[in-house]
Amino acid sequence: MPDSPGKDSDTREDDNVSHGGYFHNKRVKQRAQDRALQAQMPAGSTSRVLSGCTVYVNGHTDPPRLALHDLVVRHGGVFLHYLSSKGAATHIVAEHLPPRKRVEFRNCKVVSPRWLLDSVQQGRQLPWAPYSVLGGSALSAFPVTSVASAEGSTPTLAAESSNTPTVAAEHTNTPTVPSVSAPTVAAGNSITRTVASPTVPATRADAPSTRADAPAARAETFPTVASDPEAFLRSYFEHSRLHKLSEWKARLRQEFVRAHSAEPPLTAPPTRVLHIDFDCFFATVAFLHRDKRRFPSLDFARDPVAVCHGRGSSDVASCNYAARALGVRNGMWAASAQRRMPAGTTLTLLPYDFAAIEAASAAFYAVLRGCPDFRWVLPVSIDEAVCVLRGEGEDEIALAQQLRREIRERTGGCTASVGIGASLVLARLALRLAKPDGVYAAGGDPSPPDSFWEQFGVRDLPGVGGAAVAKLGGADTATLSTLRHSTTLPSLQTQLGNKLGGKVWAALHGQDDRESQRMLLDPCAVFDRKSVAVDINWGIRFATVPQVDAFLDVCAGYVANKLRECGKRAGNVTLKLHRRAAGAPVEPPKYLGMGRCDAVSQAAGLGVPSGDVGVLATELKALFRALAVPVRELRGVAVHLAKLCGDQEVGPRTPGQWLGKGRVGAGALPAPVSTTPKATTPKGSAGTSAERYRRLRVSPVKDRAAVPRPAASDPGVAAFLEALPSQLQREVRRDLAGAIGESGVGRGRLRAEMQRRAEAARAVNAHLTGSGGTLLAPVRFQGEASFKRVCRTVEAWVAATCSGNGASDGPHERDVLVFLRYVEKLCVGDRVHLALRVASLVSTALALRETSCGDTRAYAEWEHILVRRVLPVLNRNRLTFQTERKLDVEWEV
Ligand code: DCP
Ligand code: MG
Ligand code: MG
Repeated sequence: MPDSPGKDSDTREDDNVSHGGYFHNKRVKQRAQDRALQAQMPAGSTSRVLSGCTVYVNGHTDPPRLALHDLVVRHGGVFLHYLSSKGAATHIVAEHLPPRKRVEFRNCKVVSPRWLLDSVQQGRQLPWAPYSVLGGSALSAFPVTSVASAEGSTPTLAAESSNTPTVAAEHTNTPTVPSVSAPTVAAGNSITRTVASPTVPATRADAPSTRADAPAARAETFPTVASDPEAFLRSYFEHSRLHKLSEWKARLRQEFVRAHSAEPPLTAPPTRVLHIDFDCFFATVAFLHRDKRRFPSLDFARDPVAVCHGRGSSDVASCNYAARALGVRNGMWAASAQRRMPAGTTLTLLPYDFAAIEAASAAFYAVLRGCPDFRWVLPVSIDEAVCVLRGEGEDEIALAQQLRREIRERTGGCTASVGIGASLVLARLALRLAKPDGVYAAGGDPSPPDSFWEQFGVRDLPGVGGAAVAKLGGADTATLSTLRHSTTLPSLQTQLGNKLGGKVWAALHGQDDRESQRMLLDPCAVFDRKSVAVDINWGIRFATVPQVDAFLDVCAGYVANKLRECGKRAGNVTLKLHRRAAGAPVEPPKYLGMGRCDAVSQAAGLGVPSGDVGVLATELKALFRALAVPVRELRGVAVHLAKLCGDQEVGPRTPGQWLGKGRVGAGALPAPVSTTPKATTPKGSAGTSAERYRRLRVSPVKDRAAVPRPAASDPGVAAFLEALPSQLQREVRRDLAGAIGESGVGRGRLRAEMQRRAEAARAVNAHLTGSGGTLLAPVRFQGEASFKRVCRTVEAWVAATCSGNGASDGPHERDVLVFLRYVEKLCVGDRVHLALRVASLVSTALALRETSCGDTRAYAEWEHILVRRVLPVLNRNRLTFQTERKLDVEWEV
């Protein structure tokens, strides 16, 4: 039978033209190169440990593919550069596999790179099953390295794999990172992920001496959202640091309100405030509570340390200042952080220690609350507070130093910095100068001198991000001193809008905006809970509508419970759904993450404020139907309750139930939860979901003038108003006063709002029905309108500028400008998804070339273009809310 093209066949040796022949020749050539490479290696550094193994590396690994290639060849194995058929490799090496590949490789030996490292270290081929990546035996994925037997056969990867932490053979006493293997979906009902303790360092002195001492892997099983929504949510909250941060913040503010609700607000703003914040809080706590056996020689001032859940696609929650000096930032992906390490430096990744964090925060607040000089200690977050001095005249700097000393003692070594200023914004800017571990007082009357402002960029101002910088005409490099002299209030308001323009102008003159001033004058009013929310952005995968309904029941139970805890009821409920964006991969790089999404939301007023779980659940289900997002496309669910009013202001409440207090099911709910759309949705509607959606949004025009309106001063009306909750009172009074009515005041605004809504409904309609896309004018690249052909041109361009012979300097500046203009036009022309695709295409092409490309200069140039020039264009546009780190994971530059 003749071979089909591409099939692995020796008979194709001379067939240079066909696809199969080309690859056959390539393979023969690569093997010859590998044999030559092995022959050149010093005799002591090679072995036959991996003989008989044919290894293929799938995806990004740690150590990287290049290092594994070297290792396999060095120790007698065969390295496959591409996989012609599944049988061609004896072992597939991967960190983790996406679901599709899990199915494809289900009968293969898919092992973690650790299998190779440990086999080489122990001088024999270890059984592969404990290192399997395909679940089942994931529990054993933890490296059970016997350090005693590792002696003498230490692999020497570190020299090649320059900036990725690997087997720390040379820099022996630097501990390597803790690892978290990729989670695997087990039996469809739970997600298992093995959280391994930190990797055993390669020296005897630092490492446990026996195998029995090796830390045991901790297997965590996460229930899936579809199989057990209640357990899923509980487990999600246990692991979500963002959830914990918001819970802590809410609790601190609630405590503040409880303690100070009887005090009157200030009549004049305070003259000096202190802003106190822990330095690299999570990282410091994690370091202080680290397992000292495993990290005995870690020096926090010198060695880079970061806190995150695992490697790769987990966020760096906090990193120390040694890591920041190397370019690591809070919020970055762990993999990106590791790539920033120079050769010979290892980034130590430590796990979260939530209990220790809470304890340190409690000590911090105890010190501040115990200080008699403070009128108020306003909680900003778990690690940060604004302290309002009682009067003037205290030696602020001495006080700050004293507080810092006490905090350090009471927390066992956590350092905090203090910024002092005449307003919140000045104290906050001063804090940036004080960090790390210092105090800075912003002086000057009425505002600090130019030398102070020169030290900041526009991004240091509160509320200013990428979008605002873009609106300011890319004032990224301007200092605040320049901006103070070159802008006026009207010019800022024209560029940034009234609110943000006003805020920035005030900040540039050392003053707080209205919101911050209110916080200083009447903190209880600001801290009183205004909303309750739950936001789940990981693990959301549904197959059926009843599964979603069950999950919404649980969410309703959760928020109802929160309402009860703070003694409130909600007047408004919003459901926000994240739907997989068109063109985004079904499974994003982050396992069960959201990936690229479009957000849609819909709010509903409850009529009578309620905290009833049944009412909330019914409303959420109705909103879910109104939003008409296909269940399989759902990637994130958020519920937001607003217009809160006191529990006593409306009738008796019905206790809701929540997690741990019995599952919210039909029996547990006060009223049966209907799964049909709510009454506002036309019943038995024959129209499409998009039509139903449109009908929901555009309400009929009311003839307000025709309704006789009583006067608010009528005794009966006054008594009626008195009985209403304060928020409703305001609304009714406004309505009675005709704020929106025949007087015409506010009519224009109302009409504009209705137009905006109709516009939004049309846009969503077009989105749902897929119509309207063809109305977009084509965006051309070098005269070419077909996106497919543009992609081919771009690929060819990347290939031509990284030719592999080391002679190229990367792309020509003129071509880069043309490309940037094209990306910009796509963004402006509502085709951000195409912009992302073409940018990611470049990144992928580079990643593929990374291993073989000798043009390091060209590669570096390309990396610079992608990160410094293309990414800002993508982040600047108004339609995506992508951050550098979100894109980074898909780019893999
Ligand atoms: N945090 C987080 N994720 C965020 C923001 C914060 O996990 N998006 C956590 C980790 C931080 C802690 O909150 O350690 C405090 O946040 P800070 O912004 O104060 O950051 P650090 O304390 O880490 O650093 P700095 O020294 O800049 O204050
Ligand atoms: Mg901090
Ligand atoms: Mg902070």
